[in-house]
Amino acid sequence: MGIDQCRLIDLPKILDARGNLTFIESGRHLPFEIKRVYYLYDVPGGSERGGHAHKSLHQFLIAMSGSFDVILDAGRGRQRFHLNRSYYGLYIPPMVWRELDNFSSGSVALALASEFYDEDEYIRDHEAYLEAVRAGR
Ligand code: T46
Repeated sequence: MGIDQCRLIDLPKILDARGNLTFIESGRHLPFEIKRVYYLYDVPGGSERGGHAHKSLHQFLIAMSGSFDVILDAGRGRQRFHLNRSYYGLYIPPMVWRELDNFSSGSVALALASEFYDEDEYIRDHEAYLEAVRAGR
């Protein structure tokens, strides 16, 4: 698993004069089963979130409102994604370092995750992360 598996995924979009509708079915539209949903909101301008990798967690990030950037780093260079629509998102497999910044005013970042919250599953130290990547863990 690594940055090569990271990708933008388009979600189904039902266009309707009453307003559009998008849906996500666990294990069908995403390459994992969804166990947890969380979201970032009321993010002050200039904030940075993330700054960690997950050992085993698969994740999908969507800009439900407004926009933000996700910077991915798997130890071989960084890649920046700008998320600004609610009908697509960014899939991030395990062992990819992520940072989030450039939040627009009123933005809401939705995260769908493959596991329940477990702090032991995070790598929050960048040097430790690079060491784990080098060791092929
Ligand atoms: C990620 C980015 C996009 C919980 O108690 N339960 C949860 O499900 C989550 C996600 C967090 N927390 C606690 C742990 C910390 O005490 O909430 C606090 C803030 O979490 P953190 O500093 O990890 O927040 P972010 O925005 O830096 O990272 C979060 C997710 O943790 C992470 O999986 O990829 O959003």
